[in-house]
Amino acid sequence: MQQYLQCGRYRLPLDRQRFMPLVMGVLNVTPDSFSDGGRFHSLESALSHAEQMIAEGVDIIDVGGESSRPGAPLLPLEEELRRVMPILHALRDCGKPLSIDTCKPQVMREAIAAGADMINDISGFRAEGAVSAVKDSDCGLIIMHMQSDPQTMQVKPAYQDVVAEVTAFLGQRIEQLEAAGIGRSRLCIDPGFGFGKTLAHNLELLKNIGRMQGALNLPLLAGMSRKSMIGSITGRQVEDRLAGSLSAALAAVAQGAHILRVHDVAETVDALKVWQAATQNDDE
Ligand code: 8Y4
Repeated sequence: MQQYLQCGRYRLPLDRQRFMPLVMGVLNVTPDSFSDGGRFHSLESALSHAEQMIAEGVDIIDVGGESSRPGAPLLPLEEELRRVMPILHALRDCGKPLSIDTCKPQVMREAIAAGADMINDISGFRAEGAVSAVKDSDCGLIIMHMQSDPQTMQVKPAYQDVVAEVTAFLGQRIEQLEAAGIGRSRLCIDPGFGFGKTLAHNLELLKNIGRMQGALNLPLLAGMSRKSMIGSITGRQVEDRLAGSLSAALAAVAQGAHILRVHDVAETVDALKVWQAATQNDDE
């Protein structure tokens, strides 16, 4: 596998030390108010949250305007741009690679023009025009698997063999992106925890991260932070899922995940430091 993930202005090392993945922090983009006051407040709080994550050791900042939660309503293009573009402009020179969480080709184009380094597309660049929107840049691309769409994905998720099907889907998407001339050094795969999956499916994917990563030979991102799979196992509400999320993160790292998408950067970095110290051999 490649040594670096090409990520716009950055080349992120993928094997800094064994068991020390990159940490992608989820930036809160509060939608709420439509008044200018509300927008200003949303921007200010997003910027201070980004600053906090940087101080805590984040490696990539993921900016998302569209809620990807199960059953969430679709966001019109103009509103998504109004939410994310001011944040991208304000964080352009923060020193960390900026990822934009979007499925919309027009948002991808504008974000890249504004300096985004990575596109995180939970639909795997399946929208018409998505591949051409990203192909002439050098931004990193996260290709995620999702069964059906955010509105209906949790209705009745079903697979014959979830690991085989997710791997096959990702393989097809990689093929199409490479056919468009996109270099593999820009690509990262993601099984899409919680996106059209039951708890059993999520656990099977988690236990097989190493196999999926090895089969496709690309870096793998795992995003389980605070998700319902953690709630199902622990019986905890979303605000009480930190310990469970840290445990899931370490399980993913033990399986060979290269990037963790998390809400709690400081705690994840601490957990990784201890894990790393406890697992590293003297000669590494
Ligand atoms: C509580 C907090 C409960 C958050 C659920 C959630 C992924 C992702 C999301 C992922 C990649 C989420 C945008 C869902 N998950 N992108 N995005 N991988 N690449 N739900 O797993 O965080 S949003």
